[in-house]
Amino acid sequence: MTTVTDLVELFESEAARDRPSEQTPDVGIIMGSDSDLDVMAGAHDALVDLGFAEVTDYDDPPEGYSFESWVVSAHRTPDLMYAYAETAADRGLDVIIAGAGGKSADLPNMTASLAYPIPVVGVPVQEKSVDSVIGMPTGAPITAVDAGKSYNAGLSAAQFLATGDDELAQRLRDLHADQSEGVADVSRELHERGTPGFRASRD
Ligand code: RP5
Repeated sequence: MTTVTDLVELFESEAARDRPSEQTPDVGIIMGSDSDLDVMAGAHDALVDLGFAEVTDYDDPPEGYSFESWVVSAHRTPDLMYAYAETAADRGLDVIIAGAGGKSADLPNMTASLAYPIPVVGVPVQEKSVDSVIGMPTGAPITAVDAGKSYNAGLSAAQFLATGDDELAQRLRDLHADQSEGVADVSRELHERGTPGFRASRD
């Protein structure tokens, strides 16, 4: 069985290893519970759509941009949250995506404070979590997306990285262009089939 202490020690030992940046994840995805994963999977999907690979073994890192995923609970495992956020820079992370649900969704805000100045993109997993995620007081900002919009959080994380990488910026442009074409396709189809025909084609 893995304990919180095991994971704290893992993060601390990774921080101490001083690996080159090509061998460390660029983006960290954390969520308060595995019950958040269905919502948070959008961040994974966006990063994969942009060519990122998921790191599942620190000793066998993929090539190119990468990300990692962990469950870190602010209220059940505060020690783990501290260790994750405080070692993030030394583990090579450049951006963190943090999602949590409930009315007091503290993980994104606390992570933004502890990992500062690493940018944190907050995802309110539920509608009732929005105020607690976007309501950061002055001093330790958080970038946040709307409830459940974790795909946008993945895009936003890549945007931070793309400020220093034209090739990644182009991947973002290409993905945006693909989405534009999808809208154009569906727009023409609606126009040419007419509303009843279009709705019938969707049944
Ligand atoms: C929050 O409480 C988590 O982010 C999750 O959205 C919610 C419920 O967690 P579980 O009780 O399902 O683990 O901290």
